[in-house]
Amino acid sequence: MPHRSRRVPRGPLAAATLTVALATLASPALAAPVAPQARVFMVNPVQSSGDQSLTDAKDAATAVPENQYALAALRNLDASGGLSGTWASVRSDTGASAKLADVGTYTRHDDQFEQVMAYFWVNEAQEYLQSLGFGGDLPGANDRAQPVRINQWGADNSFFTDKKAEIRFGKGGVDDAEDAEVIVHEYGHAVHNAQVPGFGTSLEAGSIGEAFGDYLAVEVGAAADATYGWPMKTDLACVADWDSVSYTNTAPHCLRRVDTDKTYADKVGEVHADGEIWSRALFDIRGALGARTADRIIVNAQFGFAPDTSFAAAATTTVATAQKMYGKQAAAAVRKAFADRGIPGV
Ligand SMILES: [Ca+2]
Ligand SMILES: [Ca+2]
Ligand SMILES: [Ca+2]
Ligand SMILES: [Zn+2]
Repeated sequence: MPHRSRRVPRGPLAAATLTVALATLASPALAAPVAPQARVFMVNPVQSSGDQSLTDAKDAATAVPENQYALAALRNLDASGGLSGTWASVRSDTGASAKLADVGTYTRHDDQFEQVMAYFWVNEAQEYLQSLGFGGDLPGANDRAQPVRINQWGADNSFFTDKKAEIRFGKGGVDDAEDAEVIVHEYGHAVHNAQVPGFGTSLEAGSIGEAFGDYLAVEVGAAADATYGWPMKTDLACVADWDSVSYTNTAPHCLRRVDTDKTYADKVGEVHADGEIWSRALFDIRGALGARTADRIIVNAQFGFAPDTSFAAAATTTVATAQKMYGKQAAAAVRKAFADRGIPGV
């Protein structure tokens, strides 16, 4: 009997000890850090408000109403304490570095706001590609920490530099990194370069690069709007509704569109202008097959593009990719989208 009486409390005691051990494991010091909630634009404030009369007003905080910011989690941060993580690493040459403790309070007037926007939207873009299967059942597409630098420039001048594989955002007019569609456009170049090193050495390849950046910007913004329940009050096809208020006089303000009627016959020999021929084809593939299927085909096909590809060769590769991944009907829809643009050889 003594043995038995000693054994009776053993079960609960052991359970209590286990509970303490689990509580220790779940303590804040050992658990994964909670992602900080940052203030960001819902793609951009013109898109989220529909207000085409918004202006930069020399970077004034008051130029954009409070209700055009949203709180969203900064995911995938590393332990550095800065805006650095699995898919993005942000450095700034203007102003002090953003503090994670303050990311919920910055306004567009703060230099740190653009740093936060750059981190959030580069991460968002790579998460979108991951959600399509790139880095899963399909090869990764720039699935690494993308270096991003914010510079002071007199003019609008964001670009991707393939020498350092770094994205740089300028501050001309509306600060470039205040518009998610500018951020993701540049990220599109980084994706292309990761898929095909040195991509874009011919005029038509360069145009495809600009087109994909615009198209990816629209796609990532639309996906984020759907995920977070953010309003989209401008045309889906309008790229950089906010950045472009500084250099377009008529509403709706768009840097470019992905739904123009341009065809191959409209080529003018400038990559951004000619990119609208290609981006319309991508937009039509999306219309025919839906965003997910279209984007899996479009991005997967890009692995097979030569650095100096032509519209004809890239279109042919994209049709073949659709055929391989989804069969005859998908291939026919892709072929039609390129044929409608008058692209030769399809
Ligand atoms: Ca700003
Ligand atoms: Ca700008
Ligand atoms: Ca837009
Ligand atoms: Zn570009």
